[in-house]
Formats: sequence, C-alpha cells, structure tokens
Amino acid sequence: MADAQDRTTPDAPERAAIDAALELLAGDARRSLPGDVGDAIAYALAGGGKRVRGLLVLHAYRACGGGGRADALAAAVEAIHAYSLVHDDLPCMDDDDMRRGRPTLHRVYGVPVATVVGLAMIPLAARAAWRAARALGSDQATAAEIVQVLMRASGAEGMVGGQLMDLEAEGRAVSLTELEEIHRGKTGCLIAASVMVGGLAAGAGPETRRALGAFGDQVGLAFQIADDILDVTATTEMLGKTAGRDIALAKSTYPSLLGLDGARSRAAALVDAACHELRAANIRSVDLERLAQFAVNRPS
Ligand code: GRG
Repeated sequence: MADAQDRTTPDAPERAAIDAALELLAGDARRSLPGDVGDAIAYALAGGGKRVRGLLVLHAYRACGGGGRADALAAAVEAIHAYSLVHDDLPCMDDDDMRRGRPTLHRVYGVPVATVVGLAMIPLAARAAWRAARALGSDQATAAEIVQVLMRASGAEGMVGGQLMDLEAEGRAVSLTELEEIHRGKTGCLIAASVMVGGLAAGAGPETRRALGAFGDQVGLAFQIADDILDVTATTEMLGKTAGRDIALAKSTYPSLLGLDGARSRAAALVDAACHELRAANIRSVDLERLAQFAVNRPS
C-alpha cells in the first residue's frame, strides 16, 4: 500500500503536463474571448492548484490500460474545478480575497468579469473534454458519456446542488447525514467524475467502472473532510486561501460534528475502503492509491 503519511504533492511531471494542457486551453479562450475575459480565464486556469482532479483522470486512465496522453482530458476537468473556485470566491458566495496564494479573480478583474469567466469556462471545458476524448480514440458514444459524466457532476445532482445546500446551511447546525450530502455534492461528485472520466476514456468495462465509481465516491468525500480539517488546522499561508472560513461563515463541518480525531478517522477509513474497492476489482494502481492517501494527508 502507498505510504499513508506521504504529504508531498505528488506527480510533478504529470502536474507539469496538465499545466501545459491548461495553457493551451487558456490560449483557446484568449482567441475566442479577447480582452479582460480571455485574460481572466487564463488567470483562473494557471495559478498553482494541486491538480488532484486532473491527476485522478491521468492515473485512472492508465490504471485501466489507457496508453495515450490524457493531459487535455485532465485539463478539461481542471477547468470545471477552476470555474467553481472563481464562483465560490465571489462576494455573493464565500466572499474570499485569496486563492492559490494570489488575489481571487474578482479582486483582480472585478465581479462582472469573474461572473462571466465562470460561465464561459463551463462550455469551454465541455468542448475540451469532447475533443480530448475523441483525440484519445473514444468513439462518439463514449465521448458523449464522458461529457455527460462531467456535466452531471457539475450540475444540480453534483456541484451546483451541493453548493446550494451549503449556502442554505450557513449559520445553522446540520446533521452528519446532511453534511455528508453537501460534501458529496459540492466536492465529491467532481472528484468521482474525474476518476470515471479517466476510466471511460481507457475503455473500462462495467465491473471496472463500478469499482472506479466506489473509489471516487469515497475519495471525494474524504477529500472534503480533509478540507474541513485543514480549515481549522492549517494557516492561511499554508493553504494559499483564507484559513478559518468555515467558522467565520458559521458552517457545520466534520471537525465541528465529530471532533478533529473523529473527522480524521472517518477520512482515513473512507480512503482505506476506497483502495479496497480497487484491489477487489483487480485494479492495481499504486498511483491511484497514493493519490487517495494524499487526498487526506495533504498539507494544503
Ligand atoms: C451557483 C449555487 C451555485 C453554484 C456554482 C461555485 C460552485 C458552483 C460550487 C463550489 C464548489 C466548491 C468550490 C467546493 C469546494 C471544493 C474544494 C475542496 C476546493 C479546493 O480544492 P483543491 O484543494 O484546490 O483541490 P486546488 O487549488 O489545489 O485546485
């Protein structure tokens, strides 16, 4: 099993490849949307994220036998994530000034541009996912399924639905069941979709897809539990975003409901179960397991 204490950001060459694919995508955006909006999209796509979702795409693709370069597909998923950060930081949502160690996009370009940027990045990402899947050799039906998985995870049944519940839950106590639903929606679904998209592009069959789905669901929830923990244990400097936001916004979190140790145990148990799912389906991937451990042991 991968080292459970590995806290270093993994996969430097793969992250560099994803960054390069994101730069190409930024070039597309600049050509089709000149001026501030194009520049601001480039700002959102650059900027030092850990690229966990993109890495999940690449490692799931490889774990399922994919032999091409899935960087552009990974970049498409990262673009959806980047849009969600831009909108999450807006004054009408979490109202934050810092992200990835830099001023949030609306602090640099203003709220109207940030609003347009977020919206423009969704079709940009969907088209990029379609093109990337086709370039990897996916037939039209599989490429369509990849786009659908990504859009479903981003919409009412996933990120948008989870974010709405999250906003509505501010300032009141929520049950663990409700919190789990919020976390799965706002964060877990896109992480699970990242794994699935990689598997689909590699032509994964039904049993492999089931195992990838179970792995992604559990890692996705664990990732957001770790986010809750870091919000109270890490500094703003370490996180590159404002620490302590959950308390400031009066949000229920795993540490507030289970205590820090309880939250850590829950996250660790989810990752163990996730890795078990892979092995039970005979998916041997040190990289996916290491990334799953990183999701909960990361320093930021
Ligand atoms: C309009 C209701 C409505 C929703 C729009 C804004 C939005 C959709 C959803 C917000 C989802 C969100 C930002 C959830 C938090 C996910 C999360 C843990 C982000 C941090 O991810 P990391 O740590 O960040 O992977 P880096 O910077 O490394 O990429």
